[in-house]
Amino acid sequence: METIYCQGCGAEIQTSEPDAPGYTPTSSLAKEDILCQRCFRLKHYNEIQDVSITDDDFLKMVSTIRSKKGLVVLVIDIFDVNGSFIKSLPRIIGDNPIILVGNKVDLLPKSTNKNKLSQWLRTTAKEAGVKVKDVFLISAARGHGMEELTEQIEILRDNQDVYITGTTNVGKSTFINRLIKQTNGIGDVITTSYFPGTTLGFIEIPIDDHTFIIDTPGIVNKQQMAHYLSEKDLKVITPNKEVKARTYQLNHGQTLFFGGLARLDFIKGDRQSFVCYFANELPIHRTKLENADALYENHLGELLAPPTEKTLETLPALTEGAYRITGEKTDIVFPGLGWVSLSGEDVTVVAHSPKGVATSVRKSLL
Ligand SMILES: Nc1nc2c(ncn2[C@@H]2O[C@H](COP(=O)(O)OP(=O)(O)OP(=O)(O)O)[C@@H](O)[C@H]2O)c(=O)[nH]1
Ligand SMILES: [Mg+2]
Repeated sequence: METIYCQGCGAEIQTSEPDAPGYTPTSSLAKEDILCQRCFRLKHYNEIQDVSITDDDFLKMVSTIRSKKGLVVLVIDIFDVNGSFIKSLPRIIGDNPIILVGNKVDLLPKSTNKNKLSQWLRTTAKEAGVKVKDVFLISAARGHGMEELTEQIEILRDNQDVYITGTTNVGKSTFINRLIKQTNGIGDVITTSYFPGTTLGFIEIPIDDHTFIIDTPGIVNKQQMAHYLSEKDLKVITPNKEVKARTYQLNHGQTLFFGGLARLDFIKGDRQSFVCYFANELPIHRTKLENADALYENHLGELLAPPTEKTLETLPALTEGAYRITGEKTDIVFPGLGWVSLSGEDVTVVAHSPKGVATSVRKSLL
């Protein structure tokens, strides 16, 4: 007897519990490629069915890599580096070699300096104490940068398995689908979606007779904005094409709202431009600082949306972080949403974000 796994998400197929992972009606078992009901619905109706697998279960699953030998590819979302970089990776995967892949570069403005970005990723990894063999920038969705990466994987894997790891939603499954497509022309084999937590188990795709490239479930980082939002909100905040910079000339005493999910107050400094990089569909609202609290209180979920009504119940209250900028061009980063780039001699801003999704600053990327 052999256990059957869902080809789309890696869950063990079962026919008795419709609400549990891997459920498939008995009538579908005769099909050649078996897809569980959840994957079927995701694929055809873009509908997500919640499953009873905890964050801890996922972590335990991925931690089994520690006792195996292979190359580990850590995929991060270049639009949410803070939210998607797993600092504890070495503890999770043991002594296995790591390469770092920044995915979704298609979202960055064309003017982005890729060398500078790679260099910054190297530094970020180093500072986090994660030793990486190499760094790559790709777009799994569009196929950019794939050739160089696959060549390097082939060299570094040293005839062993390759584990594709990362937090939820960074594009691990999209990446493997792209590889499968390049090899045999078949597209969308593994289920992907803009909901976090799509892949539920290891999915082994053979490289040759004795080694595999393995898709793994995303590690949950509760600091990711996505965990607090509804499906509808997620659609608005997730960029799906090149992000257009939106520039605001502000005087101190002015505030920008990013939907109702984040806010940036210009406290002190000369008039200057605030260059905003967010999903093009996310509304940015400018107001006077003195009116900002009242606006938020009275218009959250309406003028200031997302969040929409449904999300209001789950969204943590906004908390603040103050930053002082002295000359160097700086990005104020709102994890999972985007960032605002500013420069200026002596500038003070206050950034507001939902509690638990802390803002940060970095040397400007662009
Ligand atoms: N713009 C853009 N979107 C991407 C890219 N790669 C993946 N995505 C999108 O990111 C979302 C998540 O992709 P998945 O491949 O399901 O991510 P995952 O890492 O497998 O996620 P889990 O299985 O939940 O851990 C989907 O909406 C993809 O279409 C990319 O290169 N560019
Ligand atoms: Mg996946």
